[in-house]
Amino acid sequence: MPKIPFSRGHICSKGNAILDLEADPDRLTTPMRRVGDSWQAESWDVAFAEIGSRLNSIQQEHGRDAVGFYFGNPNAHHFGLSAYIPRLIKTMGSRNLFSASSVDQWPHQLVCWQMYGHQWLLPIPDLDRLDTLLILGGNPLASNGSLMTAADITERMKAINERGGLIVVDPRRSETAAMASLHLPIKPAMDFRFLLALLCALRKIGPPRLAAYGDQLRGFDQVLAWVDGLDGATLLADTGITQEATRQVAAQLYRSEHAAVYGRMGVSTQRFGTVSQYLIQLINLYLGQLDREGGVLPNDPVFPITGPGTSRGSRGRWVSRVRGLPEISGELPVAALREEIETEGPGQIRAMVTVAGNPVLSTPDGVSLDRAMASLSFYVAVDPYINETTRHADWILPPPSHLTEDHYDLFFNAFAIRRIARLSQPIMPRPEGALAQWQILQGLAHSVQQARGEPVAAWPAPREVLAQVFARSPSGITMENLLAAEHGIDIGPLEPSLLRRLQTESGAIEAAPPLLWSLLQEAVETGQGAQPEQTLQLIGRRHVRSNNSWMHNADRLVKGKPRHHLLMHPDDAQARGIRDGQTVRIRSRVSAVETEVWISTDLMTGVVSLPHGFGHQRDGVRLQRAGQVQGVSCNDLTDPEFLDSGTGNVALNGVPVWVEHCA
Ligand SMILES: Nc1nc2c(c(=O)[nH]1)N[C@H]1C(S)=C(S)[C@@H](COP(=O)(O)OP(=O)(O)OC[C@H]3O[C@@H](n4cnc5c(=O)[nH]c(N)nc54)[C@H](O)[C@@H]3O)O[C@H]1N2
Ligand SMILES: Nc1nc2c(c(=O)[nH]1)N[C@H]1C(S)=C(S)[C@@H](COP(=O)(O)OP(=O)(O)OC[C@H]3O[C@@H](n4cnc5c(=O)[nH]c(N)nc54)[C@H](O)[C@@H]3O)O[C@H]1N2
Ligand SMILES: [Mo]
Repeated sequence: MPKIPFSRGHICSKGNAILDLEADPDRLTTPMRRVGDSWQAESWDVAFAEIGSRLNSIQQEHGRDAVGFYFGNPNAHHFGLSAYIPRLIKTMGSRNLFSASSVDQWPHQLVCWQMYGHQWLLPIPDLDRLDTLLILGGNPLASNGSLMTAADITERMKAINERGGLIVVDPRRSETAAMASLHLPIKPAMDFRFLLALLCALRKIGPPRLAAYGDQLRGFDQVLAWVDGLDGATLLADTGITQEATRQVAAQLYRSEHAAVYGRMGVSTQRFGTVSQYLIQLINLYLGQLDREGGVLPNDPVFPITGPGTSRGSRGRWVSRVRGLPEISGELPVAALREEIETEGPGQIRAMVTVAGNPVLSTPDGVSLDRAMASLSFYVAVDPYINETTRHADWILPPPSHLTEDHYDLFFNAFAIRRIARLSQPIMPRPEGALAQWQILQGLAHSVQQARGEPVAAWPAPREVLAQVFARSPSGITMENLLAAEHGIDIGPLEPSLLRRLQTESGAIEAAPPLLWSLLQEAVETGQGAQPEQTLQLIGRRHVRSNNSWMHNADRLVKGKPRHHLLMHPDDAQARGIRDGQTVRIRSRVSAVETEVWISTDLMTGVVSLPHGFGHQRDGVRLQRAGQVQGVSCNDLTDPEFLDSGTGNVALNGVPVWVEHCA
């Protein structure tokens, strides 16, 4: 019997791979100092003393912004990082903060802040109770559901197909599209046009169902009046989707008692990311499914992330020095990182700290960023590996095994399809001399404070932080309950809470906030724009046995068939004289790579797909198993000037590329 209510006994293949990572000889266990091209083990005391002194002197001489930060994805997965990063940021006082959020979910955050008043009031599909689910640009069968945390996702998706229907809009017949009751291939970044056409079709089918929102809805009439002036056929031209199919989807959504529209990476990281996420909210509203059981509802997590003291969201309180890109939620877009390091002048980044991030492989124009990271005066990485990015560090501070630390999932519980609370307790003792992740961050902050001559105060340990939060939590769950519930506490399904939790000035849902409204108008006016001649549009893909850029050192995950190929439709291959398995040269505005091609009808014509996270063959990388994994980095092709206009999030999908066979 599965004992964990949430995961139902299901374990992800990447969870199993933890065993490989535990035994991994490449994993660092003590602080490492770079000496020329080699590395020397050092004690934590020596490491912190030198790091504090170097970071402090750079900040003294060039100002606080001279030290930049990049926080990677695993920060969101670890309490010892996510709950403590704000303290580190506050101590360091730099505005040059970057993270993986700007190659990921920024459009969601901006839209939720604008419409609901808080960036984390993020509606989640009520997967177990809805009948119809329209997914745009998400592949939960590979990704396991993102901003929609759910275990055993394949069974849950199958069940939706049986209750009503799963509809997938995606340029590729992904694993999820292949099992859906309907797959609609779409040209990259055309989603906003399809979504507008869907609204037009809904107008013809029936009136919006808005009774539940009462006077807590503003601006929706403005939206409807404008939509009534649009023409569905014109909108759909060049999207790849017909009017008939759009009508069919609209009818099914409207007819279903419980339905939801959900969009993920494919619509977040594209030119019209913000506009697409905005339209998705408007459609859920129109259907009356927003904040309704069986529709889409924000989780009201036991550990609150929308309460007093949390940041509601922001845009443009300051801008990046070189290109003037607006700040979002206290950070600058990672698309601006390279130029902030390489462009001389006051405010230039001279030192970096990366925490659990690998931006050389995971963010755009990796070749140039690689060069920029090598040019820094000083660089500290908090990371278990010497990888494509951290190889440039002066110091690497390694975290201990996850199995030795307390962990409470702040974000994944907050975006889960049920209300759950779980404290994962250590199952192994921490090796002598190792520091917990929160202690590493504390050590960094204290070392700088000491170099400044400031007093330092010890940070509370994770259990103290949790105990304080749970003592105030209205859920009734106490620290004792949490410690006793080895397999976690499942409080139950999602419940409507959005209307009472709205944090807009008006206290209402803002259906047409001026910023989103103007972005929408602009998108419709500029449209897709002409594609450069003979280009194809590059999109990404994920595989269930790969995790961004850093799990290729686990043999369990990488053995078997290679998965790095460029996928291309037979017509596009034929037009270029390309044969299956051949090596091709892929060129974008920023760079070029060579890799093998797989010809496949899973892709629509005009679109090619390359997964990210590959490209481990760089000098000085110490990942023995990953080094044998073939494949180039798709982010050597992605373009830091190709952005979502609303946020500056990188458009990783729909990048114009030229492909030719190698002679
Ligand atoms: N082309 C393209 N690019 C993409 C994407 C895409 O779809 N297409 N997806 C984007 C998305 S959604 C994301 S989230 C980003 C991810 O971007 P990043 O977060 O920059 O990259 P990761 O590959 O997740 O690298 C994680 C790093 O953390 C280290 N690490 C792992 N666990 C821990 C830990 O517990 N503690 C510490 N201190 N370090 C740890 C690893 O060794 C590795 O160096 O990539 C983005 N890049
Ligand atoms: N196995 C595995 N699981 C993961 C990860 C991983 O690397 N590996 N990464 C984790 C992370 S950090 C994240 S953020 C999530 C991401 O979770 P998802 O968003 O579900 O993951 P992707 O596989 O990137 O799905 C994006 C889909 O968008 C499609 N697409 C590309 N361009 C467009 C477009 O213009 N329009 C439309 N409609 N579709 C488009 C792609 O073909 C792809 O199928 O996954 C998480 N889970
Ligand atoms: Mo992500």
